[in-house]
Amino acid sequence: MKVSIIGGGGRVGSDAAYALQFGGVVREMALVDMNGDMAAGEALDLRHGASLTCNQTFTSSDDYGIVDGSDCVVITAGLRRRPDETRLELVNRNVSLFKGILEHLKGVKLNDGATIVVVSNPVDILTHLAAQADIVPQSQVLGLGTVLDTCRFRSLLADHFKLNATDVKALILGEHGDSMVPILSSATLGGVPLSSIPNYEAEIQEVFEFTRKSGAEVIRLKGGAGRAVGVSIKEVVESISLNTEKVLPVSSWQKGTLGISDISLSLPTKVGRKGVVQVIEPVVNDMEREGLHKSAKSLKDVLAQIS
Ligand code: 2OP
Repeated sequence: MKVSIIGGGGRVGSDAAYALQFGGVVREMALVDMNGDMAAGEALDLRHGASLTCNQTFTSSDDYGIVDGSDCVVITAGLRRRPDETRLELVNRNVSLFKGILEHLKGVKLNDGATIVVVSNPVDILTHLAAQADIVPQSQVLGLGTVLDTCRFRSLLADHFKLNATDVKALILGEHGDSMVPILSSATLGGVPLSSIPNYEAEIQEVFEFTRKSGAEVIRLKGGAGRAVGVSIKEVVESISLNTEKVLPVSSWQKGTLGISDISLSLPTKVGRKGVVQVIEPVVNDMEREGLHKSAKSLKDVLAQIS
């Protein structure tokens, strides 16, 4: 499968490429970046590692021509959030840049069934714009959404309970942003329901709050996230590439699950070769359902301001 990364010369795009190199599933990566030298440097650096990882082709350019023939386009390009800025405040600075990227993509020849995976922030809003752009069918447009938040939350819960991070199953759904919703009612720690721990909600509130602020904290400490974003992107792209239909909390245009429609946000979704196979209605309690509806409303309010 050929994957093009728009923004491949940047931190998130290059970390995604590096994660996909270790995954060894993707056959070819095209790194597009307005900074052509950065993209070329990343492509060369990645290719240098091929003999100890896997044999993949890397191309790079500041021109979208190398995107032709892609099976999946990952869009990571965008202006980074300032530490004190919410993702939604970033919207005005990123929407015009993103619409320019969509115009370029309308001019390339994607393979039949190609998918678009949006990472740039505010990811839910930009995912919706990409789905509305009719470059590929709506169901073939996904946003990284709360895959990253879920990844962070599981890792931080494991730290709190001193567990193997891969044994923690907990979902964050809704907006990849301030209104994200932790789904504690179905979370398990090594198979044990989190809800079986006395006073669990109070105990993990601090873990969730730190998760929610983790994006800003990483920006404050190192200028921007990349590593966990990269492995989260890898999880989505490989589920597409291998058609595994893994259930991931990707963002997509919702059509009524939990009573949520006409906005893109994260719900549990079977991800296959052509993107959204099925959105699965999660079992949520009243508070979680209310939180998800608040998330949808917050995103619709922003969308109304920009469209
Ligand atoms: C984050 O939360 C980049 O939005 C991404 O770090």
